[in-house]
Amino acid sequence: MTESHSLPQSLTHKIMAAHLAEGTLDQGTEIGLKIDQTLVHDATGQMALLQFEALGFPRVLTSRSLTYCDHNILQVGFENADDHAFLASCARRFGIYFSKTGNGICHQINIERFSIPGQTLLGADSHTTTGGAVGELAIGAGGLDVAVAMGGEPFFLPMPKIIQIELQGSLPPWTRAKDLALEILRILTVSGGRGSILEFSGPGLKGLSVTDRATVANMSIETGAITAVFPSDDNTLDFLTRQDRQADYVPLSADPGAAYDRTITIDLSLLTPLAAAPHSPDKVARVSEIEGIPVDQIAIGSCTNSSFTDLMTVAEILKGHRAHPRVSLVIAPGSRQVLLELAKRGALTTLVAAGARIMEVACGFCNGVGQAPKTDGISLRTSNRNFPGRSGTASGNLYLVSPETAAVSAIYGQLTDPRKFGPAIKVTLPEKFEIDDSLVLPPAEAGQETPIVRGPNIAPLPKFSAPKETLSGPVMLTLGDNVTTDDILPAGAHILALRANIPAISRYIFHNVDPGYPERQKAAGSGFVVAGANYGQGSSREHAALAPRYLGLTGVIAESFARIHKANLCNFGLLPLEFLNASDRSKIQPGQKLSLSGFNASLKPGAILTVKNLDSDSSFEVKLDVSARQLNMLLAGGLLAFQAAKGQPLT
Ligand code: MIC
Ligand code: SF4
Repeated sequence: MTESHSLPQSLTHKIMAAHLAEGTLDQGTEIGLKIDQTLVHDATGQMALLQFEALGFPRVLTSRSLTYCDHNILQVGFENADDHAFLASCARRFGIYFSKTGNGICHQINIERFSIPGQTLLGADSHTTTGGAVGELAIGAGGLDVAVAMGGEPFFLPMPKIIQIELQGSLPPWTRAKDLALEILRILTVSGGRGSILEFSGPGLKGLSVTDRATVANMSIETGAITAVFPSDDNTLDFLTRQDRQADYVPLSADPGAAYDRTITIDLSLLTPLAAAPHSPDKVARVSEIEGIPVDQIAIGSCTNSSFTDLMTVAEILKGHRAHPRVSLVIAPGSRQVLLELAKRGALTTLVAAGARIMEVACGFCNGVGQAPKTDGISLRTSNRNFPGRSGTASGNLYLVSPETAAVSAIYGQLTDPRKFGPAIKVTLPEKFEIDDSLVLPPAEAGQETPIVRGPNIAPLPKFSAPKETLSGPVMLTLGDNVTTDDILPAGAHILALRANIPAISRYIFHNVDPGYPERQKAAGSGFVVAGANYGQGSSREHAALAPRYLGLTGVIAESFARIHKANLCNFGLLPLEFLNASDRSKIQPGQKLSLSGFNASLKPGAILTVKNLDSDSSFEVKLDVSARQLNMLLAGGLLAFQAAKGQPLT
């Protein structure tokens, strides 16, 4: 689609046009967007801030940047506290607001306190997409890209397709926004949104509050989409007013008649409660068709479903009931504001009386930080990802469901269609939410003495050199489709504590797939991972590129890549190579030696390269489908090496 102001514009195009720093809004070409706000947290912020420092930026140039402590909070050793002290000191120095542990999950707090319709938000977390609920263009990226944006430079991405999701009707009783998010996954699968932004419209929007929209925008990333955007309308104003932020309201919508690359129409009134079965968010089934499965654990919370409405609904369902004796029921509110509101209304008492374990306001179970289920255990969760091993138990079976389905199932001890529970629950929102931003610490004034605190868990950044003209190495692993970043670098408290320490964390690369990989990769000194479609889906963790590079990996040859991971590979000088013929993949065996040449200044973006298989005496072709900017980084050995070679910081 080519941009012209006389043509009706989609909402996405309007926000992009207002933030366009480089390029034109022509689909497929690389564009640079000016970023208004950024967020990082205690799983991604350590690297982002080490990189911000290495890039030589004195202070952030965004209108607001935040660091949250929400992932890495267990503190079983000194590592987490070291990381937090480092993040707090960097925040003070570089002009970043610091949200302390106990304040809540970054995406929930962003919606409540900081999101602004029509602005751009870049976050070092894939679920930054949640901000789309208020009409923000909110995108997840690797920490290095966020560091660059904090320094005031544009964020680059290929101009996406825009998929319109037209909502008709209204949700029936007991069917919630989570079921809509799962319906979208049923339609698009975990790869159908790749290269696209999902833009919502239609009369069905009326019945979806901002927190409902947040659930849907949150899980848009699970389709592979770049993000999702909702219009900013009366529901947005209502929510912002209750947050005492009516001044931030801007009405925003697409022009009537705007053109889209694809339109999906969903009649909300036809939806029923849904569940994503193990081990992928797109394995969607009707709860009514699979109910009756006995459940060991039910975990309610995460950035998908931990709002005031979600948890008040859960409390109303559980009132006067107890969790089934078989079930361990855990509830983690999304923010301190939600926790305070639950306490004020007596809902906490109800939850505790029902036998729930109330968890810290944080990501917690969602990311394997506590509450790993028992061996072969079945866990119903209101979170967004049920990838193998993500719960911390390799044999755990996770079903993703709505808070209603979770709460009703907790009473019966088995997966239960909530529609049989009785009249639907209606939660009334507080006139004004409990507002107390005192756990968000402002940065120091420029010029103040602000030392950076570096405990022993804060390791220096590794340095990488430019690739040789000819690259060769063994095939280290051959993998299938939809390899997740949890496969590459598992979640869980133990590994999370090493996010600031690349040598230490690199020992866990592909830990659940092939625990011998790190040693073999180090010994080989170079090599390739071969995989199918959508390699690197899931999270933004740049460690999944940075640590394999540190171990010596040369490149990944796949049928296709997930957007954030591909950008991360380029940022760290790892080649993202795409098979020209997918059928060549099956001919490659682990251990075979591959070689390819042409890594010099005459290489062009989009080049077709021949890979020789030295062991089978055959060859196949791959495409280096990157932008000119990414190619320059790859030829230098990554973004930091590229900047260092220019002999100057980015600014
Ligand atoms: C996740 O949900 O997997 C995380 C933990 O929030 C990640 C961030 C990370 O692993 O660094 C994400 O989604 O980006
Ligand atoms: Fe945290 Fe889970 Fe949300 Fe990731 S998906 S930000 S781990 S709550």
